[in-house]
Amino acid sequence: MKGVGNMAETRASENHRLLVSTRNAHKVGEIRAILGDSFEVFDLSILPHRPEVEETGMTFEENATLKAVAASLLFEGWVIADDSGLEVDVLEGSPGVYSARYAGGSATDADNNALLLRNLAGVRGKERSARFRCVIALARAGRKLAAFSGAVEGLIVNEHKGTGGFGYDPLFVPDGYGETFGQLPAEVKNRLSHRAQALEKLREWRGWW
Ligand code: ITT
Repeated sequence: MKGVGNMAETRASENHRLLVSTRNAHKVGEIRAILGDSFEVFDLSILPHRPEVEETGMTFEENATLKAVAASLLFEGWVIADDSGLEVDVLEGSPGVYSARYAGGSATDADNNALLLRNLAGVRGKERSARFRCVIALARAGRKLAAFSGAVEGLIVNEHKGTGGFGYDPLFVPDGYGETFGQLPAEVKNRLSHRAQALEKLREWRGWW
């Protein structure tokens, strides 16, 4: 019979290795900063072949699951994937799951931001309400084990402000603040963001214990 001590050791060492299945280096940086020392976070560069995943899902959870499960077939251990995006109310939730490719398949963040500002021309004040959403899927050995979600409400400003963060950060002012995620210190974003909320739930997942 395995001693309790051994089992605890096994569990602890496994829990500390977490592969993030993403091609977005900004996400990995934020996930590392948010999780701190509680997990050892790897990115896809540790795999000889990165999984090719088509994001065919209609929801953040479906796409996060596709990405996590695909990588978990190539890595022995815990794998997470983040699918996230911006929902703008007056645009009926767009760009949503298409946030990364809002202005087309090879769109840059600048292209996406410019299109969003064009689509909001003439929309004022509270009508510019939006939220960032994130779903983190957890998988192991080809199976999805859980999904954790987070959302942060805010407003879209009229022009880019700040150079921090990535994606739509220079256009998004979280509720209760007077600056965009591009202007606020990274520590502030990483405390209140959609990603931070989802990762807090991951950290508390009862399957770890
Ligand atoms: P992976 O699929 O490889 O993880 P991706 O960037 O394509 O990378 P998504 O499909 O989840 O990821 O698209 C997320 C997009 O949503 C991202 O490219 C940004 O445009 C936007 N986004 C998500 N989280 C954001 C954040 O914290 N700040 C700003 N923009 C964000």
